[in-house]
Amino acid sequence: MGKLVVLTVLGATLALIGERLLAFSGKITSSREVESVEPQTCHLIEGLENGSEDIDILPSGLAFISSGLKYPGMPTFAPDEPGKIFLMDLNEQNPKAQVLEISDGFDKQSFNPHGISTFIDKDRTVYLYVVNHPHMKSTVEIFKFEEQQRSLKHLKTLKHELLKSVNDIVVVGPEHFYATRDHYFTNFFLSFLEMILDLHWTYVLFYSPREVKIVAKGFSSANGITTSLDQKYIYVADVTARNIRIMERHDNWNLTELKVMQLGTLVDNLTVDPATGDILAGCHPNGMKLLVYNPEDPPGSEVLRIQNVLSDKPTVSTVYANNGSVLQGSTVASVYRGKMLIGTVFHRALYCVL
Ligand SMILES: [Ca+2]
Ligand SMILES: [Ca+2]
Repeated sequence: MGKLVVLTVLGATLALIGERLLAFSGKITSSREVESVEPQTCHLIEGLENGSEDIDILPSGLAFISSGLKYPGMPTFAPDEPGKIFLMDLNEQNPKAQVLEISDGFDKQSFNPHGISTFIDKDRTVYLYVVNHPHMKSTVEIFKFEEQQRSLKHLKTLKHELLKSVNDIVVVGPEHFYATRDHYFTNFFLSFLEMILDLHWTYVLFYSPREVKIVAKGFSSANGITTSLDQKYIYVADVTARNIRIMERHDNWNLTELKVMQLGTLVDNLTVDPATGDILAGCHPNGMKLLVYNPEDPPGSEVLRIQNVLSDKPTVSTVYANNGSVLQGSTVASVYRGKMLIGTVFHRALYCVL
């Protein structure tokens, strides 16, 4: 009898795990292929061989690019060297990526940059906020951009018990930002279980020197985050739920959900077109190929543009799509005056003239 019970429990557990794995692989769209959509003039950018995870472009056309991310569970082709921040001037005819020097007094050896966000103060000073994973922990680093010297002066490291497994941030004031947490568990095995069981325990938090609080919960895996041009709305990508949540921002910094846009693709980082307010989403059309990397059958890339997101009938169009022959694992797309940069998980970024 005892053996029968054990066998029954074991069988039921295996069936549950099998069912969950199947649901998980379906959820990360293991088999979806994309039709090519490629602007005429595109080329891969030299110097960004170790990845180009997140990109933020200033109103002046200077683009910041985070490179060299090492992230648990993701393949990495980067040599074991620290991450870097690159700069590109999109006003130039043939813009080149140039590494930004970082001031002394900051542990550059453990620099592992992830999501980034720029902030321009009232006195025109430019700050770059960077999600950092030194020794696989999560901090937010604040740098002052010194344009003349093409360097970053490290000002501050922010840590907090709620700042765990941080993916991306969007800065909304001096030391005021929203950040996404992409896993509840920081242990690799538990975070894998969390994905399989689809626990929806991740969140968006608000950080300020006075107050740190969770402002939106129930995400499967909250990932990219950005704000509308008027800063009244916050857009959050839930990568494994394959959607974007449109949230309204209140005076006390709390968020309420207005709507969810299902996109059927794994949505990573978000940016907003400064000319139109459209959302640009860097997406992974086939997540399984990203997790289990095979050079013979690499992961593809997909960039979506969402127009009139606050209206009753937003439209979604494909700006870029490729099956991996040109660009693998697109994470972000950012535009400036008819030019577009597309970043990727572990390879070079793509520069396109639209
Ligand atoms: Ca970002
Ligand atoms: Ca991301």
